[in-house]
Amino acid sequence: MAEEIKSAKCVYVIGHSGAGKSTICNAYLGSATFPTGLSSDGKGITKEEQRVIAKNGITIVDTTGDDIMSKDNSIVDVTNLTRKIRKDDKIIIVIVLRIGRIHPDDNDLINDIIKKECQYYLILNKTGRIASAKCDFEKIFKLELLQMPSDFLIIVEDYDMSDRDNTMFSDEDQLKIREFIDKF
Ligand SMILES: Nc1nc2c(ncn2[C@@H]2O[C@H](COP(=O)(O)OP(=O)(O)OP(=O)(O)O)[C@@H](O)[C@H]2O)c(=O)[nH]1
Ligand SMILES: [Mg+2]
Repeated sequence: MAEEIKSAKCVYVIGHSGAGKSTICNAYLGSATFPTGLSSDGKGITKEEQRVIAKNGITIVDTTGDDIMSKDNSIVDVTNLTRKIRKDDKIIIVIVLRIGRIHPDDNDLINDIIKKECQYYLILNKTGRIASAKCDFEKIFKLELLQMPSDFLIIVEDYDMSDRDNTMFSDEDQLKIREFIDKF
């Protein structure tokens, strides 16, 4: 595995447990570097933050669901996370829409990040095929979010990956994720 020091550009991948953060990091890195999968004990798969420097020098930081919650896990609280993040670091928030709606927990997360005056990018993972074709995402964001994301990426749900461990996105989706992040 790669070195664990900070490089110039640092991308934090954040979101609730199971959203697909580690899978997205692996897609960017092009290999199943971080464990991913089904939680059989109700707890997150990624137990603590893990960072890797990709070949191009970008540090990818895979976070845990706990990083965005209060100490007792009762409310979304991004204070601990934003304390670590430097001005030039980038934040990707990974969310999963439910029937075209942003889940209230994701709504709280995004709006808390915005309140900390952080710019953010959004990945809508596991988006249903019909929703990806029908939803007006810009309209949904404008309605729900205090500030639009700098950019967003829709990934259509790949049913073969559901509930499986250490799966990788298709080559096409991996490429999309790489191009999305490399534009930051
Ligand atoms: N169907 C489908 N499953 C996905 C997709 N992306 C990720 N998954 C699955 O979702 C599960 C959770 O993915 P992870 O990447 O481990 O999620 P995480 O956000 O890192 O979760 P924690 O480490 O617990 O915080 C795994 O079984 C993945 O295979 C997707 O686009 N479609
Ligand atoms: Mg994870």
